[in-house]
Parts: sequence; C-alpha cells; structure tokens
Amino acid sequence: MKLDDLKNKIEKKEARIAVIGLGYVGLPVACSFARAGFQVQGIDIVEDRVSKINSGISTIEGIEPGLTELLAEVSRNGKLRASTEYANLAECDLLLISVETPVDAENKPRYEALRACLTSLERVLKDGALIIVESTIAPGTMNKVVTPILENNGKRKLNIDFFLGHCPERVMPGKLLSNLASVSRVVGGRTPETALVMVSLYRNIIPKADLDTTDCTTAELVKTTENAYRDAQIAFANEIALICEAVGADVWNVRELVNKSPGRHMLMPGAGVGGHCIPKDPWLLAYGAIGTDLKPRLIPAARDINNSMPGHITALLEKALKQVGRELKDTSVLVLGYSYLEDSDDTRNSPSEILVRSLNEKGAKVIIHDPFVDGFLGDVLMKAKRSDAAILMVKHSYYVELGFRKLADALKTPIIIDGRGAYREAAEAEDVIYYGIGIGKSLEQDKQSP
Ligand code: SAJ
Repeated sequence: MKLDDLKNKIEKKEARIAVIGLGYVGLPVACSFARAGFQVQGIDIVEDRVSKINSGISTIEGIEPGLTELLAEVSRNGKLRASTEYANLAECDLLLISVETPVDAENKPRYEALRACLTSLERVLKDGALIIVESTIAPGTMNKVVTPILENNGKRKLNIDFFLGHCPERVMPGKLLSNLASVSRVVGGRTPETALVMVSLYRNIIPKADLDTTDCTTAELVKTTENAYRDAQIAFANEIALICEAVGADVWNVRELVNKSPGRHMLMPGAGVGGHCIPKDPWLLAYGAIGTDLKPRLIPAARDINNSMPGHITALLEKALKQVGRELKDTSVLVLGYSYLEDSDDTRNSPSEILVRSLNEKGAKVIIHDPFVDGFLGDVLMKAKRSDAAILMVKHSYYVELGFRKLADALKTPIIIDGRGAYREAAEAEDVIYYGIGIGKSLEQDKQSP
C-alpha cells in the first residue's frame, strides 16, 4: 500500500524529495527535480556550499551549461532549499544519496560519508520513505551496508517501513544537466515494485532515455563494470603501445588498422588514466568479490598498467636526455597539461600530478602549463624558453593548434615527449629529439638505411 501511496504522490508532484550530497552529481539532480515542480530539500555538510546554493550561486567548478541559470531560478522560487540539518528531511518521501565513495590507498572503498549520511537519515526517516543511492558503490553494498544501517537492529523492516533502490549516476562533467536528462539509467529496486516507482520518479527529469529496471546488485555491477571495462580497454591500448615501442612500430597506425577489422574498437594509449571515476570504480567492482573464492586478476592488472604510464613517460624523457648527455637532475622540464582530460579544467587524479611528483623526486625543475587550470596559465612559449624539454600530458586543442615546431624552436633543447600522440609528425623532424607513447625508435633506422 505504501508504495502505491508514494507512486500517487509522485504523479501529483506532492512527494517531497531530499537530495543528500550537493556536488557535481547531487546539485544537478536537485535542480532538475525542483524544475520539474517538486519541493526539494538539499542536504550538504559544507556550510559554505549550502549558503551559496540558497543564494542561487553554483558551487560546481568549470563550465556547466544551464546549471547556473537553473539554480538561480529554483532557489529564487523556493523549490530548492539547501541545509546542513538532517531534521529537515523528516517530511521527505524520497531521499536520493549522492555522497562521495572513494577508495583508500589499499584500493578498498571508503564509506565514511555514506555511513554517516545513512545514520543521520535513519534518525529522521519518515514511514514508507524510498531511499535511492546514486553514488557508485561496490556490488553487495546495498545489502551489506545500506540495509542494516536503515533497519537499525530491527527498528525498521525493509520493504515494510521503508523501501530501497540504487540508481547509479552517469554524469559527464561539462555537460551535467544535458547528460542527466538524456542518458539512460539503470534503475535498481530492492523489489520489482520499488523499481517501477523509481521509474515514475525519474521520468520527471529523464523524459525519453531508457530507464532499465533491475535489482540493486545488478545496478551496482553495471555501473562499476562499465567503468572497469573502459579502464581495461585503455590498459589494452597502453600495452599495445609499449609493444610497438619495443618492436619499432607506430601504435597509432596499428590502432587505425586494427579498428578497420569488424567489431574492433581499440581505445587510445596515453600518459595515464585520471578522473573522478575510471581510476576508482574498477576497485569498487573488484571489492565486490571480497569474501568469495574469486580473486579478480584482469581488473587489478589493467589498473597496474594504466598507473604505470606516467612512469613510462619519465623513462622516455630520461632516454631522450641521455642522447644529449643529460640526466633529469637539474633539468628544466615543461609539463604541458595538468587536467586529467583534454579541454577540461578538472584535475582530479590527474596523471600529470603523478608525473610532476616523480620528476621532482628525481631532481628535475618542473614548469607546468595548462590553458584551463588556474595557476598554470601563461605564455606557453615563454615557459618553453626556460625549459630543456617538454612533455605533452594532455591533448588540449590549444596544444594541437600550437603544433610541435613553435614549441621545439622555443625550447632550450628540442626534446619533446608526447604522451597523447599529439605531435607524431615531430618524429620525422631531424632537428627534434622526439619520443612518443607507442612510437618505436627503430623507425629511425629504416629511414636512414640506403
Ligand atoms: N583515456 C585514455 N585513453 C582513452 C580514453 C581515455 O587514456 O582512449 C584517459 C583520459 O585521458 C582520462 C581518463 O582516461 O585521463 C578518463 O577519461 P574518460 O574519457 O573515461 O573520461 P571520464 O573519466 O570523464 O569518464 C566518464 C565516465 N562517465 C561516467 O562515469 C558517468 C565514463 O563512463 C565515460 O565512458 C566517459 O566519461 C566518456 O565516455 O566520456
């Protein structure tokens, strides 16, 4: 009966919605439901974030088309209210959780934020409420972590006193709002009836895309798998790049020809894998197997390969410096790109951060440029004039348009290490010492032979 009540309240837009965690996942969701006509109560532990949101100021970094205007509108008309107090959730029928779920140095999930949120929520939970976790979580988390906290030693009974679902986010920084409305979602309900109520809820903000109903465990697996899959694909491309370097071929040519074979879609090798989800989600997936006889092997191996790529870039630089009788110590190195992704200002888990740390540890003097990241802006050629070598870590359009020639001519020594295949033509320039991911040096011998 309670689920039917909930469905009716959703259809009449009388259901009160809570969104807990007002970051790059929660804030667009809160704004979207408010725009759809629901009364939304946002919760966040950061006071400053709450006050900015209540003043209609977006707290999401970077350019997010439409979000600032929408937030201004729904904060002004009162449809979205933010607070740090969970007491404000006592009247909420639907509670969406989008708090951080990082992994620690041992690659185990850190659920402190999730547990704290659930514990606070449990104290004020309205009878018959539906709680939906949007954060990415390891398979089994809904059953082993979320349910026990909310049942609170028998104080409540799942599917009697409250209902549970998992609808993992599929956000894309830079297009948070448009993506939220147009990308399909996996709608995992603890019961099939719950999943259907979730569909009626999400249809208000996702008008057309598929809302695929399933159970919670499947939803946990789909989200972590889709990102582990991408990580493994990238690791495969990186391993092929290393083989091409070893045997003297060009991985970019190999990749182009491989992808002409039906059903092949080899991704791009590169200087590493950063971002808010690809480096972490494979570990959440692998963690799901903890306590079983299965020990995942491919997932950790893929992570290991991708994590090794910044070190490989350093090795290529050391090879290039050796050619001119130099070593890393006291060499000025210009790192081009500090964000984790081209044409983005997002630096989370950036491979460049790992590279810079290792260059500093080896005594190099590091100069960083990035046209999107505050603190690393400035005239790239002026920075090149002070540098003995340049490493391209991020294929920003700005660097592609600049081209390698101006860069090489500005450098004190024309050494270019190419982590993203942006300057492949430099391999043909006699006056440039060029090393690129996946570009084998023996190509040089073929050219010099009569
Ligand atoms: N990368 C490579 N080679 C590739 C693709 C990416 O080295 O062929 C590197 C990038 O340089 C970056 C990292 O991997 O450092 C991640 O890049 P990404 O393109 O996967 O971008 P993300 O991290 O923003 O991934 C998001 C994910 N979306 C969600 O989690 C909702 C991912 O599932 C999407 O596939 C991806 O966006 C996308 O396709 O844009």
